[in-house]
Amino acid sequence: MHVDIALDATDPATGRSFLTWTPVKGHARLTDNGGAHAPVSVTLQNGGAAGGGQVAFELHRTDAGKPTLALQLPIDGSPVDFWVAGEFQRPSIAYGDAAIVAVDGTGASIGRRELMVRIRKNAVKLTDAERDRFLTAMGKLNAAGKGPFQSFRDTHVAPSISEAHGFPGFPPWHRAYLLDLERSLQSVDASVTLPYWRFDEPAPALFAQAFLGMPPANPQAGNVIQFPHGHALEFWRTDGSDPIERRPLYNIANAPPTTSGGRPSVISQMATLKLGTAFVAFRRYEGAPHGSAHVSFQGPINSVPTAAKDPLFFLLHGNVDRLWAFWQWLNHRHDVLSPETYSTSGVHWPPNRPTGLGHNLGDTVWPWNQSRTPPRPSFPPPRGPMPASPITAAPGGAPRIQDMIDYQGVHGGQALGFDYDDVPFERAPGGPVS
Ligand SMILES: [Cu+2]
Repeated sequence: MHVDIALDATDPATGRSFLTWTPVKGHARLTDNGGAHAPVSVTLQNGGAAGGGQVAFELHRTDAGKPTLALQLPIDGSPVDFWVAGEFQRPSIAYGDAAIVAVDGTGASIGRRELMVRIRKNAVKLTDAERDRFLTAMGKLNAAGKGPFQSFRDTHVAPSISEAHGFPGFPPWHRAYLLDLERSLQSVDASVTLPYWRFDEPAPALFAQAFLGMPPANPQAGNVIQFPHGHALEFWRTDGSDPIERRPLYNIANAPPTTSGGRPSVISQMATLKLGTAFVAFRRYEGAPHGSAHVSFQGPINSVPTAAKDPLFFLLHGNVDRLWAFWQWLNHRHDVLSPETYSTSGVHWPPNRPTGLGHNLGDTVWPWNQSRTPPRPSFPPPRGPMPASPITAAPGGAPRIQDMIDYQGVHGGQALGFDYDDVPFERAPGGPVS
């Protein structure tokens, strides 16, 4: 007797499956009924490695999956559908450390599917192997300045500032930007996710030599990061020849200060979440903690047109996006049609952008929309369409602002394919269950 277990979140090219906290559909069917004359009872359960990823099942789409699920499989081999998600706070650390097994009435395994519960994590909590896979993929994307990373750097430049900053599109624009980078990293190594720098907590491990490094102790020697020989970012270059330059303006044994000159600076996660329950209040987080985190350093990262030269940018913004996601979960802000979730009201647009193009819910997001029509930058879009994901059809090649908001499909539709280690999936009351 044999059961085939298929999951919708499977890369057809490699046969590998990737789950997040957000449920996806699975399909179990008998491929060998062993001569049975009546439907066969099987139980789906976790079969991964100790300490690896765990999954939870249910017959409908839910945030309350269980560790096992009993199914009756027809002997004609027709499939029975179920839903499965990563069990919250039980992510994988490597591909295949999570698995679904089907067992028969005697407890014998009659089917198995390996997978990964692939989740964005706090950078300081990565295993050495997870850290090194991320760095290796970043290094390959950069390819000593000759790789596609330069196109990411060219996306976050002076002519695109008003598309991405200062207005309501700041959170969704950067969510798209990070998704493009993460999918590009995953095309190098599918087991990689974008880690985040939780800037309101000490993160000495992130600034260790083995991770994002530090400049020479003596400031007279400059701010170029000194990577040990063999480090994946040893030959990192942008704009032709620039290595990574950065010097923290605070003691990295601590988090950056929460106030600076008497003004709020890198405020805590709690303070950020308390900025307000409506989007118009919450989006002030672009100033503090986001902007304050950028200016906690000397170097390109402290200025918008150059910040994306530094790989730390993407971990800083990983946390900015996580804070938005956390706030969305806390306040149930996934319904794109609610002005509490997203609103441009009360915004005074700059004169070159009287309609706020790029910030309205239905606007497509530059550069993935490939637009060169003013007020979009006149140069060729540095990035192509949003890369397709092998595990989800969302958000399509030319995503709109509204496609970036309900990233888990809380209100239905497909998820964007990422989740954060401390932000669960929670189905909206009345949201779809199938
Ligand atoms: Cu930023």
